[in-house]
Amino acid sequence: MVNLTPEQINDFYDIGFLVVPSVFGTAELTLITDALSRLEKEAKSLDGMVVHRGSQFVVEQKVYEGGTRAQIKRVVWCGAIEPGLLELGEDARITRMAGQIMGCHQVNHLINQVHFKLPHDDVFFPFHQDSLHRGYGTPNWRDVNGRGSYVQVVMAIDPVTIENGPMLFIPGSGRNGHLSLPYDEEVQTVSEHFDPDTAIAVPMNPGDVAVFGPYVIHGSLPNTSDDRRRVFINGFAYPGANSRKYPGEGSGVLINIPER
Ligand SMILES: O=C(O)CCC(=O)C(=O)O
Repeated sequence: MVNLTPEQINDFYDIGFLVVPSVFGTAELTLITDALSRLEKEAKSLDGMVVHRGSQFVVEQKVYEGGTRAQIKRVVWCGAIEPGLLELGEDARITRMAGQIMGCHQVNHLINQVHFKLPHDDVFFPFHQDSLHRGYGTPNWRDVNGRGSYVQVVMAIDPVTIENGPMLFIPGSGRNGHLSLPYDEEVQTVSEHFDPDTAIAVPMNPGDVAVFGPYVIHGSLPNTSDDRRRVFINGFAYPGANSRKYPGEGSGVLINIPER
């Protein structure tokens, strides 16, 4: 069971992220990979932003020379359709890290999501702060613990390499709080607040997680390899921070973090 060290928690708040190896092993990865294969098949038959069997699919049927191909951007609250993913997203190996970092014994589970990044599908995530998506500065969000009140945990399901669109973090950028960066999911973000050339790419092995807070600037580039780069994402809020209902059946549930 992961017990973060004070140094790791310091990295989270100072550099903005930390990578924890081998949080899940072969048994869990097999379960997740099987679920993702089913979700990929399901997603390919959909188009647009659609709620389907309790999860929200964001898919674009792109017209290429020679036909149409589904670009799967994300499946939001994937555990509604695949309960095994909800169970693993609420596993103590993940929630304990969030609780340790935020200093709480309960968390609201806001995000249970998958990104597929299939080979050459051109999906990318422009540089952003998750504080924007949480609704910082609106009545939807209150920084209850005064340190961001949010932890995102991104787990590699496939090997994440430099070629297949690893996550990129701007080190130290989280220290500056919410920056109201411009955001358009189709366009790379340009801002005087950061230099993309300083980004650190984070290769990972299956089962490793990247853990980060709401203020660190991050994103990822398209997958130019011939291999999938799937990640399983779970996000947790300090109780009382969030007042918004997230898409997906059952989202936002309050989880008790079990004692050791
Ligand atoms: O899947 C990715 O590369 C991006 C993930 C991301 O931006 C996030 O989890 O906030």
